[in-house]
Amino acid sequence: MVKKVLKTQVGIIGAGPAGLTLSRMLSLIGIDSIIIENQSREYIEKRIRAGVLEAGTFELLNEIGMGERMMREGMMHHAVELRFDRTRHMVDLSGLTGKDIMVYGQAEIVKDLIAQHIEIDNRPLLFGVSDVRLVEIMSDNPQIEFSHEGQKLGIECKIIAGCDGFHGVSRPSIPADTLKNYEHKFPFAWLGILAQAVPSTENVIYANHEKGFALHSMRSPKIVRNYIQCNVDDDVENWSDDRIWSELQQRMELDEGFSLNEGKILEKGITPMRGFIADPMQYGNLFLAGDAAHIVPPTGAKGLNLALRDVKFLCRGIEQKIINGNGQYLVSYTRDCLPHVWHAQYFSWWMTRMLHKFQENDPYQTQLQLAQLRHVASSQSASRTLAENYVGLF
Ligand code: FAS
Ligand code: PHB
Repeated sequence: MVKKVLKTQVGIIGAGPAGLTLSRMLSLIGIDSIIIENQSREYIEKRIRAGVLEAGTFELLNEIGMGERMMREGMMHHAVELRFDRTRHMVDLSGLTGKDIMVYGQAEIVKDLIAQHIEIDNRPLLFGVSDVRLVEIMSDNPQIEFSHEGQKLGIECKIIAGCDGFHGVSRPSIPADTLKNYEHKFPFAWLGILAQAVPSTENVIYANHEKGFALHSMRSPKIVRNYIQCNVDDDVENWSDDRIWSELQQRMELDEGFSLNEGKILEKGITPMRGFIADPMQYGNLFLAGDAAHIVPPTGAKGLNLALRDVKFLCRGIEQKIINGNGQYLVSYTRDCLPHVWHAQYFSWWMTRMLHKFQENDPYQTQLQLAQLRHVASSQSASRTLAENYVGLF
């Protein structure tokens, strides 16, 4: 039995980048929302995830007044490095597209948005909720029921935004016979580390090596974020700090010589590699955004960027519906988002296929992979295709 009912225009489930950005955007056009989040503030502000922001993403964050610390502490990158055949190849993002990318950790974006939401705008965000249930999502007054600090609460709203990620409750609230789920699981995972070390290069490095894929990225001039392709069922306990650095040094090796800067590992974790898309991204007055609707393999650095693009379209639809009484943009929300989601899915799959070691690959396929890399590195049109997708077609 719900003891207390909160009323708002938009109920948002999840305080990740999608939910927080949507709430911020709605507040700027005078539309109220309440966010509920099942983790604590401390937990989600420490969660290490994405790092690369497309041009459209950092421009959007600037437009909604969330770019001040990002522009001060973020690192603008003009190129990415491909490494294969023990040689390095720069892809000149700026020269090929006229755009740059920003490296600024997702955790920092979340911190900035939460501080704005709570400390500056004094808007409602409930942490540590549980037993979240969506009720009457086909009606004009859908509700969200949940428990919070021992109380049974409800939110009465006009729209529910399911921004609760891949493991949330929103997508499963859509009847199974309505949803078409597309999924592809890759036969490997990524071991990611956060370490106290000066970045070894100015740019992100993607390395294809016979021992497997490796990636060198960063979070600040003193913090690096590196990844190693590992077995899909691998356990982080199998990876000592020494083994991690040794494997990274081997996979990043160059004929000209190269040594990756090492340092104290602050965090390590294993992320599965999958592609997933739910179609449709909506049901009645429930609209999914971000990982609640789709997952891309992180090789293309698209997950976070896709989430914010969804939110841009969802905010437009909600604004048209609530302020102008025009429901057409919400009706076409899935149609407006999915083509781009599939395009990002394709690019992320293409990058993953080109850069990783596939156990089932025979020597012929391995040579094809290297031939593809040499073509991308040497052909202006091929490298422009990579660059255009990497900086984003937002
Ligand atoms: P999120 O998952 O970030 O946020 C959903 C929120 O909803 C979470 O805070 C969750 O606690 C909350 N929630 C879940 N269930 C709930 C419930 N029942 N009630 C209330 N709240 C609930 N992308 C990249 O581009 N590059 C990367 O390197 C990269 N690395 C990643 C590593 C990991 C381990 C993971 C899981 C993802 C990674 N991603 C990466 C993708 C990631 O960045 C997502 O694209 C991004 O977090 C999407 O943001 P949201 O859609 O807001 O979902
Ligand atoms: C990161 O910095 O975390 C990162 C960079 C590029 C990727 C994935 C993750 O493709």
